[in-house]
Amino acid sequence: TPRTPLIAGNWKMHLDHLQAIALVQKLAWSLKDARHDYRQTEVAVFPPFTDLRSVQTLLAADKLSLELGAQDVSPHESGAYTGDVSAAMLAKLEVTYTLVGHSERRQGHGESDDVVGRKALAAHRAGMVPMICVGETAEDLEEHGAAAIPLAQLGAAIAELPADADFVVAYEPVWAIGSGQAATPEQAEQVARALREQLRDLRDDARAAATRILYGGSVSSQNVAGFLRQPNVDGALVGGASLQADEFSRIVQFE
Ligand code: G2H
Repeated sequence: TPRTPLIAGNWKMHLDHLQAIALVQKLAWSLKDARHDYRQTEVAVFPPFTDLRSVQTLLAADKLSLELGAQDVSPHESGAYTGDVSAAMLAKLEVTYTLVGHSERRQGHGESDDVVGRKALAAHRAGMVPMICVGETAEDLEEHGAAAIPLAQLGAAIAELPADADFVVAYEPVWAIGSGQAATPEQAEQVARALREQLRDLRDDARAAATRILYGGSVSSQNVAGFLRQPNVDGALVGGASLQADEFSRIVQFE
């Protein structure tokens, strides 16, 4: 495919800023040591907000080819929104990506499709690339099959984005998150293919062909290659396994 594979590490609410520095340094060593040319693959880390500044400084100083992502972003531009972090603040820290609509925010913080869409728009307006997370719960899967909910979530999330806006899609079946029970590569491919078809309808062939669709949910060095072999799966969003430098580095060298 013409799409550059993308491996993203979502640290969730782990690691203080000193531990974050230690992890990125270990990761840098381990990637530099790797015989594999990981530069053919884009690698991004998504630390907690409080770690972004120190990780960004480290990446800039060492000229490491790692991109920076945030785990969330405010839908508001600025103002009296206590506790929120704006897209402009993140962009200023050279944050390239931001997750929007991770299931842990949809479920734990009541984020609606509408809020997810406004977050995606805020990220886009600040020059970041939203990484739109979609996925069905175990009950959704039983009731509607695998693709229906992810398709509806994606449609809502990009509804307000300009037609030429760049974004990444992360398909994360909720039942596979942090459970050790990953989807099969075939299951991931089936939904990724449906998502790409929908992008063809909602946008056009070129946008559908250019958009990266990642799989997430219990990805490890043991199963990553199977996902990346699928024609419509262009990378992985990795949670737990991104917290160990050696394991994440093996994932990045997935071939
Ligand atoms: C899914 C994933 C990363 P894990 O949330 O976003 O986490 O790999 O721990 O299932």
